[in-house]
Amino acid sequence: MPKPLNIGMIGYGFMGRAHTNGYKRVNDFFDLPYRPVLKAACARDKDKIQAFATNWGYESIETDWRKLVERKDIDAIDICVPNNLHKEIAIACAANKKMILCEKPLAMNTAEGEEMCAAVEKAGVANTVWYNYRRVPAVTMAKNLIDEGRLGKIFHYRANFLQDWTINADLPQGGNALWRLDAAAAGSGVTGDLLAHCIDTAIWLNGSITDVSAMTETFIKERTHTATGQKQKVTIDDACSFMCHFGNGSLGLFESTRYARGHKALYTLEVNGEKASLKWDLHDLHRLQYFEYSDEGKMRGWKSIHVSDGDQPYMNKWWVPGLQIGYEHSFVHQVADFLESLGKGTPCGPTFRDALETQKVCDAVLSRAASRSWKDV
Ligand code: SOE
Repeated sequence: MPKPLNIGMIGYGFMGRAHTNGYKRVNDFFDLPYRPVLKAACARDKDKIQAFATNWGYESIETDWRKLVERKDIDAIDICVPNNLHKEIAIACAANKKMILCEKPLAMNTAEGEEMCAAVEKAGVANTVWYNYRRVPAVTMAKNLIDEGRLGKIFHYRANFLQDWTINADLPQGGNALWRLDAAAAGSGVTGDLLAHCIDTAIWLNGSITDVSAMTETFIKERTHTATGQKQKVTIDDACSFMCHFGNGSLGLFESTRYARGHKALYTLEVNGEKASLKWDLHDLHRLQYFEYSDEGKMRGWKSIHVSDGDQPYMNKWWVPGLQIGYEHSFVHQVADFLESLGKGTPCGPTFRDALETQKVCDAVLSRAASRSWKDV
């Protein structure tokens, strides 16, 4: 019988739903040492959090996260609030010996992330950050292929995360999902929100990033702030591109924007090695494209691998071969891995310490872009 693990959820937005779905489904499909119990949901707005709790099946609500964090009947806290609140909540969780599952990015910046790492490591509490794309089966399979050495020496890593939802100049900044446009709440724009995903996956697949060169742009300079009703300067990055070196000698090229008309959430990655290349695309997430040099000859070409069979990552837990799964399952997988790790007493990556690496790259990218060191043509 799996042991109960009482969850306290802070936040009720898109991610609150994605994570809660993970907690609810995980034991139906995975055989695990623990079973999440939806103990309490917390947010300042009583009516909204009550509606969320009722809808998703949380047993109780709180309107003050400090009370939730102090509750004796809570084992793990899920931080699903804007980035400027992550640090304070995480440090309070650690002080109260709560495990933490924190939404990405870890923090507003590296300095905050360092404090959070120190707090969880001192308290010895289990911690993980929701970089969910690692757990899309095709991406996990890419990791396995690279680790098996099938690509050989890696030359290039490139990734894009493209969206188009902020092109409208009338969109305000601040409040609900729009806090992502307010640097005071988000820390940064696409760098922390979207490229952080690409960086996490890249470090996981291809190792550490050693240096960067970058550019950012803010296309809409002023937007009405929902808190004041006034037009205020926009200080987030609407778009960011960066180049980097990896420790293994390969070159990286990353691009993210919320101004790529027609693209809603197009995360793509490609890795080119000496012996093989692979690429993946979030809009076709169950497929892994693979090209192998040893196939050269009349029949050479890219293989489109449908990652849906029982001998491929996570897929023996789902339907029958050939039937695919989706975005929400990446969160179910992260919960499964977290509970499995808890049973074994091992860390569940990305831990806060792993996510700090991503934070450092984001900070280096933003700082390098701010320096605007260009050579005039
Ligand atoms: C932004 O639109 C967003 O929801 C990110 O915050 C998520 O992390 C990403 O997975 C999808 O896009």
